[in-house]
Order: sequence, then C-alpha cells, then structure tokens
Amino acid sequence: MSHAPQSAELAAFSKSISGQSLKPLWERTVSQKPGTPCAPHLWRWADVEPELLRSCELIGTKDAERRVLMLENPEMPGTSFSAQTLFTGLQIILPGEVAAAHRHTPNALRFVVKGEGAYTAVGGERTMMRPGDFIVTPNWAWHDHGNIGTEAVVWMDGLDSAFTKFFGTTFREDYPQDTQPLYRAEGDSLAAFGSALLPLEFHQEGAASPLLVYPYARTRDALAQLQRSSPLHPAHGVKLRYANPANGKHPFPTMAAFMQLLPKGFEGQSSRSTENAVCNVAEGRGAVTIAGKTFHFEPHDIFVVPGWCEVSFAAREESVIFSYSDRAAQEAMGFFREG
Ligand code: 1HN
Repeated sequence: MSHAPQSAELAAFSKSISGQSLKPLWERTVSQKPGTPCAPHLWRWADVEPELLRSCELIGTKDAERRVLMLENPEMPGTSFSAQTLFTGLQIILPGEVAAAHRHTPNALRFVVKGEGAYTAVGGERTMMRPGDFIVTPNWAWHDHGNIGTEAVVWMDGLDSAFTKFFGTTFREDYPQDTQPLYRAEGDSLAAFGSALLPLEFHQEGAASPLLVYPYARTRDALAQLQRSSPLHPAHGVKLRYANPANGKHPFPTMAAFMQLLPKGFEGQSSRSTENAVCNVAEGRGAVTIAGKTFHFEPHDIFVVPGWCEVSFAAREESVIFSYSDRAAQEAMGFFREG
C-alpha cells in the first residue's frame, strides 16, 4: 500500500515505534478490497468417495469420534476451512456404528449425500437421515449419530466454527454416555414446525431453527411445482432458502441454506455477492464458472463459491443444488452486498 510520501525521518520513526508494538496506519498492507484468500474449488465425488471408504478400513468411530474428511480450501492450508467463514466435512458411518454424543458452541448442519439407515439425535429427538435431507444441529445441543441399517451412510457437515474461532468462543463437552436419552418421539419436530403451524406455547429459544429436519421429498416437490408455474431467476433458476418456520429468518444466526433447481439446458447469467458459499450437487450434471474458472459438476460433487466471485451455472441435465453460506451473519451485520 504505502501511499504516503516516505522520508528518511518517517522510515526511522516507523522503525523506532515497531519495538513498542505500534505501526503507522499509512503503511498498512492488509487488503482494503472485498474478497477473501479462498480459491474457487471443486471436490469430485468420484475422487472423494473411495477415500471415505478407505478411511473406514483404517479407523472406527470409537477412535475417530467422527469419521470426517475435511474439505480444506487449497488456498487456506492449515485452517481446516473450505471457505473464509465455513467448515465443510464429509462424514461416513457404517452399519452398527455410533458417533458418541457431544455438544459444542459451533452450529452444525447436515446435508445427506448417500445411503439410508443412519439417524441423528439432536436435543432429545431422533430423525432418520435420507439423501437430500437438510438437518439442523443448533449450537450447544447434544447430538449423536448411529447407523442401524445395512449400508454405509455419508453426509456433508457444515459448521460455523470459523466464527467461534474468530471470537475465541469454541467450547465443547462430551455426554457421559454414547447416546443421549430421547424425550421426544421421532417426527415430533416435523409435526410441530414443518407444516406452517406452530405449537401454541412455542417461544423461540436460541437462534437456530426448531425444525430438526427439512425432508428432501418436500423441498424437491416445491422446486418442481415452482419450476412449472413461475418464471426462472435469470442467474439462479428456481432458488428457495430454508427458513426458520417460527420467524422466517435463516435457520442459523450465522449460516443460510438454499436449494435450487436448474432446468435442463439452463444457461444462467452471472451474478456476484459477498456471501461465501459451499454447494453440494444433489442431482444432475452441468458446469459452474467461478471467477472465470469452469468446473464440470456431477451428483455429490462439492464446490466453493468464494465471496465477491462472479458465478454462473449451466445445466446439461436438470440439476438440483444444495448450498449453505455465511449470508445470515453478513445480513445481520449489514455487510451483505450483491452486484
Ligand atoms: C462435529 O461435532 C460433527 O457432530 C461433525 O457430526 C463435524 C467438525 C468439527 C467440529 C465438530 C458431528 C465436526 C464436528
């Protein structure tokens, strides 16, 4: 940077104060522009699935606690983050395995990728996990997972742990037993919050959605109906955001989540916003161009759209794409911008 005129005296001054942990603002080098160091990147399911299966031969859920491969951005080594503000992992659980109960300050979301027969228990209620389901694990809620089926189950974990790291507020606790006691029947949360109805006595506790699971079948039907009846958004196709049914806000105070449908042959306009996003291809094949770089996508591929990068989609087949981003936090703080 250093726009200010340099003189020998200024240089000497700068040097002399450095020993007191002082620096002239006019010499600062931190970027004053939008955007992050994060690179646009795509992880191919065809490459990652064999590594997940291999990890199952090498470690169990007892030793790993969570058998997760982290998707770490190639431009952010050592951070464990996929984007500036987001954690992304792929978790695999085998029949008979349990991932023991714990809780932590980061909020977590699950997007189920492949397989049936696994459940997650959150805050006293269990739900089975089906491909395409979006599941909410609010911060500080006890959660454990298990596989009571006959096949491996894989899901994507999305966490806002970059925020707790930033604030220095990362806390965690193990539950004394592997599994938590269940005090609500399976399906209770969907019945109470999943039909534009609310229990009379309901009041929002915490900032996360009280709806534990947003089943894929419903989301998929909604997208199909709207595709038939409404004009497409020129950049996003048909795109819906997941809402907290009690207040219409994002499902987490930090993270927003979306599902979009791109009709076969869709060639979207390019768009840009400050949100940092991670996309997971639920269905279909096509291409996404991020900051001038084109990636071809197939089902279950995961890609990162860093903030302030131009992005455009082209769908070779009808495609359905899940995404989550830091838009909730950006909006709350007044930082979100598009254009
Ligand atoms: C976690 O608790 C889970 O509960 C998954 O399944 C991934 C990544 C970082 C920190 C905690 C889980 C996680 C995690």
